[in-house]
Amino acid sequence: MKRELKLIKTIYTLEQLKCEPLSQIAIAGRSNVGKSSLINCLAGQKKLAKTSSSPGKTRSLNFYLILPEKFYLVDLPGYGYAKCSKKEREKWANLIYHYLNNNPYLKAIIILLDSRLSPQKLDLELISFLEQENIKIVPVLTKIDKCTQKEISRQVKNWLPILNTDPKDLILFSSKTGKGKNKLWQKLIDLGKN
Ligand SMILES: Nc1nc2c(ncn2[C@@H]2O[C@H](COP(=O)(O)OP(=O)(O)OP(=O)(O)O)[C@@H](O)[C@H]2O)c(=O)[nH]1
Ligand SMILES: [Mg+2]
Repeated sequence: MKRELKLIKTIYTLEQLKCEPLSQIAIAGRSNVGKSSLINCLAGQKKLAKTSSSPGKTRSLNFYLILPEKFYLVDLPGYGYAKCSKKEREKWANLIYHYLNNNPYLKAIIILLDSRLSPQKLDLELISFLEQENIKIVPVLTKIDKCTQKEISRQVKNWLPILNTDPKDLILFSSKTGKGKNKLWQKLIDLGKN
């Protein structure tokens, strides 16, 4: 089926964070891991979400409406971006925390993990926070076009016990080649439609 993604709103402050009664699935991960690229890949458009080879591109919460199903994909600012002031980092953390905490419309979070890196401290912290809050995690190992099969298998082995998940539920993804795109769409539709 042909689906459409439309940027509906961009949010920078807590005051702007009013929720409409539509399901949401957020996309989280380290800065530069490929969150905005994943949105473009799903949309089949190159420039819907702004991407950059320098980290810290996305600084707002961006709500993309998926049609015809009518739920939101939310592109979050990345974490672990060192080159900004402590005050600014705290402001983002606060905004994201409030967004995630007690959000009845949030159905799940896609966590993007870089297939070239072993599990990083900030990823592990986010995963345990989400587990504590009982927020469903959809793990996606991305940039797999940059890895050999052997490297991918090694990272899958590293991640499975941490995520406590079945191998079939860890999505191997590449925004560059489109690998994993259909599988991810299917999962999103299942989670977002109710
Ligand atoms: N080879 C390859 N490059 C990718 C992939 N996904 C993203 N990239 C590249 O990685 C860089 C960062 O991508 P973004 O999508 O901007 O990353 P982001 O997670 O949105 O980053 P922030 O907004 O800073 O948090 C860009 O240069 C992308 O072209 C992928 O699957 N394969
Ligand atoms: Mg981004």
